[in-house]
Amino acid sequence: RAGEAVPAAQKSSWTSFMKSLAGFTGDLSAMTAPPFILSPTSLTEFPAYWCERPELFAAIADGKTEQTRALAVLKWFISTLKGQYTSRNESMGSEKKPLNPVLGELFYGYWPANEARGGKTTLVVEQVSHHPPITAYRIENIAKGVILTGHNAQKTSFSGGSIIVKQVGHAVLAVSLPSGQTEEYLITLPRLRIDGLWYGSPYIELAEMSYIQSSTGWLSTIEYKGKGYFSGKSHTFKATLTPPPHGSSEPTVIEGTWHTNSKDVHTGAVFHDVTSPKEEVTVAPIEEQCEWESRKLWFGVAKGIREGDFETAATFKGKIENDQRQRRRDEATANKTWELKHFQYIESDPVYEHLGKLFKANPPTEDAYVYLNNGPPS
Ligand code: CLR
Repeated sequence: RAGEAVPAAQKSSWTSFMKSLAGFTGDLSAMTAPPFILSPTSLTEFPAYWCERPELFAAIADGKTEQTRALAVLKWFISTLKGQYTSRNESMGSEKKPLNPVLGELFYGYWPANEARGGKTTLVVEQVSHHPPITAYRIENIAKGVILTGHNAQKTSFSGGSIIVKQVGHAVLAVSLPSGQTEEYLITLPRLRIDGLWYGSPYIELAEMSYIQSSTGWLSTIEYKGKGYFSGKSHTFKATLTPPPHGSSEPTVIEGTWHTNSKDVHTGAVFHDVTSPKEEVTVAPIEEQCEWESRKLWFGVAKGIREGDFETAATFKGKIENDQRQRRRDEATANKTWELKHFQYIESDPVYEHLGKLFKANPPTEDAYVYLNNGPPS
């Protein structure tokens, strides 16, 4: 039934939110939504989803051939999707609207070293733009020589009762090989459809294709389908790893559902399996965080949302927004602009341009944020 999951007192507020969605394109994150759909987590925390199975991230370095490493990258990538796209449903009952990060917001964390992953894995996230919202991140396991650098933005529109989210941005995974050479993988991101809005219990389905292009020539093409398409099951995917042109190797085809498991179509062997628990990122206690760190910055707002005290949440949110406005005014007066802390903007990413050509990436070029190698000491 319509509005089934919406608290009685918020039904009309949900209806007007839904109405304002129709015909909407642009920055959804800035739109006011009814309290029941608010999440206490900022979007700057989301890049942690890339590494909640640190063993799989580290294992990329252990691949002995170009093909096995390309398969390890694909396996790690597919294994992140459950966390990226279904974890809010699991922890909060439905997809929610994350806190819209402020310019300069930071999120630091790590996954401790152990034998299986060979080293500590660190995470540095910075909100590098507020209008439109853009989040840049870096994940590195230095001991293993595996590094992920990327940035994320979203273009949203509304169609057929669903929110369509085009992910703008890409990630580059770099692996340092024992030979001294570095292998690179360009990772593009799938399109999202947010369904279930009518009932007030939104959830994500992935659509269309995404790609992982290796500098060795190996290319993973991942096709996403939901309920009612080829298998009838939600969260279905089919990934094909194709060898570089003129090689003699055969393609590998993987099929399954990304939130459970998948198989190699030819051998029947299990490819990925995410039914076991994942490991959330470790973050310093709030008392030890600086004022720009996400959980410290949003503490009052998050507490209000968690405890259902939306007035308090709104008061704290108002404070953060006023402070931001004042900063922008001061900058304008002083004729200065905000300086990024951990990243440097480049208009065109040479890795994207070079590897994107190999699979005719669209667009042919994209901007990027280069990491300045100045994260917190580990
Ligand atoms: C951010 C980058 C991550 C993957 C990811 C997962 C969920 C997405 C999020 C990204 C961007 C913001 C997002 C969110 C789901 C809902 C939310 C699209 C792509 C929008 C802004 C809020 C919609 C509001 C309704 C739920 C009411 O790697």
